[in-house]
Amino acid sequence: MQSFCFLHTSDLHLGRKGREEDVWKQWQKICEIALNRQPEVLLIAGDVFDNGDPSPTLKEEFCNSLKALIAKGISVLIIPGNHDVKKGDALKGIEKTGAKVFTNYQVFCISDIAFHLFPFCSQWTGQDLVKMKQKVKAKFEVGVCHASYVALPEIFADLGDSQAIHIPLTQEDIITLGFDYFALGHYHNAKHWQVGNTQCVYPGSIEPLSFKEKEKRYIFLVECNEALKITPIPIGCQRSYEEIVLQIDSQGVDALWPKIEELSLRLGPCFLRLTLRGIVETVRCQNWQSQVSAFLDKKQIKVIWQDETVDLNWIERDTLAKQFLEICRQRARKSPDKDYWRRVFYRGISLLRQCKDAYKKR
Ligand SMILES: [Mn+2]
Repeated sequence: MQSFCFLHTSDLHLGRKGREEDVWKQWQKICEIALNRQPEVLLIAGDVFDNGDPSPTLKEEFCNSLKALIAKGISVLIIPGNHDVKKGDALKGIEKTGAKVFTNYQVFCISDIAFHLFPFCSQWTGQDLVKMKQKVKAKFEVGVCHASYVALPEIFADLGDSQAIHIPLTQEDIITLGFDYFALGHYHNAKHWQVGNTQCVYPGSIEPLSFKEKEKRYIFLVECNEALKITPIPIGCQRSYEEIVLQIDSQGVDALWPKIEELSLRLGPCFLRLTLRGIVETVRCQNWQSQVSAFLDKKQIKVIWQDETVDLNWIERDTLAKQFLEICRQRARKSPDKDYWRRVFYRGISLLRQCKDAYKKR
């Protein structure tokens, strides 16, 4: 058998509101990599569009990019994901480009490699895939599915949080299916692991789309010789998601400016969640926050504030809070670990504040 190779990507989310250009630029990178590497097959494991009802212009541009790949002899195999079928059928009409879109289970064989393509159905579980799978003779068998591997805690927790556990797959399902490579889509961070003899891969979304997607972005190259050789190719990103905690000390918020300036130089275009902790005079702090937002916005850094500060005036007015502050101060004075007592104070005072607020609401 001659050497055969394919590229595996998923979760393009083209047309994502507010991120249209970013995801499109990432898709352009994918196309460039495909044109340079000339794989036999490009696999897209679901969520091509963010919305089941993409604009006709976007769809046409996507079709044009597919035609360019197909013209170079690359077979493009696409399965729908949950986002493609959210509002109608986003992938309708894509086939006219020559790309293959699988809305029914099908085995696609090309030079001794069998691709088992499963469409998306929110009612299915891994057991349905097991029942559906046809026996074929091939050197390598590749499964393609937009599914949720539930045996890795981080994947289970992430998809569970978003109430997006579709087509749950267990270790046992994967062993029974017995693929050599399982090309998955749906989970948005890149992941490569092995179950039995199956190499399982989530390539992740092509562009970070939330604070849960802080890891690096890749497309996976799979070379099929005597064994499978799997290489993640980094694709960078347009905008990352960053999180930083800012601690206000006795000098107040203005003392944090050097830190803000350092961030503006170090970070590229990104979404930045700034968690603010410490004791402040709220009104003064809000002014400062809007100044920081405006300053960083000029550097294409979009700030999302997470305000965990405690208002100084409140502590002064609240007997219990004031006593707690005094106790922490005394202990800190005697302790070699001042930072420990600072943390105890902030944690305690925030809890106290939350309790009071909850009590007021009743
Ligand atoms: Mn997705």
